[in-house]
Amino acid sequence: MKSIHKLLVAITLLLSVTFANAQNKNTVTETVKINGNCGMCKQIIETAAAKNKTAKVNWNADTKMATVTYNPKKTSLDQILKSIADAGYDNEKFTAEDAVYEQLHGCCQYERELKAEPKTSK
Ligand SMILES: [Cu+2]
Repeated sequence: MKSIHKLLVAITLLLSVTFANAQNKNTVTETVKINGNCGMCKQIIETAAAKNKTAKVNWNADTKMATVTYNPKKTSLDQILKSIADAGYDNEKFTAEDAVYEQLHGCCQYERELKAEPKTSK
């Protein structure tokens, strides 16, 4: 059993390296900050980005940082981050509509530190 397990691990590693190489040809990877709280946020963020089929986002709930991999000929970081903001998540470039943010699950209503300071009334 043990050797089979090792073999499987080796195959998986090999495949993921091959996949990464194939992806690298036409894609760029950038790291951006996206606000959020939990695993549910992760799912929403990554699904929002995947709508745009040319992008892959991997968001880390601990660091609030996401690696965004995409093909610049097919999409742009702006486009991807816009769709994430549309799903309710503030990020480096775009902020979510308040109404969308309020629709998020209670545990997902993150601290909106990236949103511009509300103008103070005079
Ligand atoms: Cu959440």
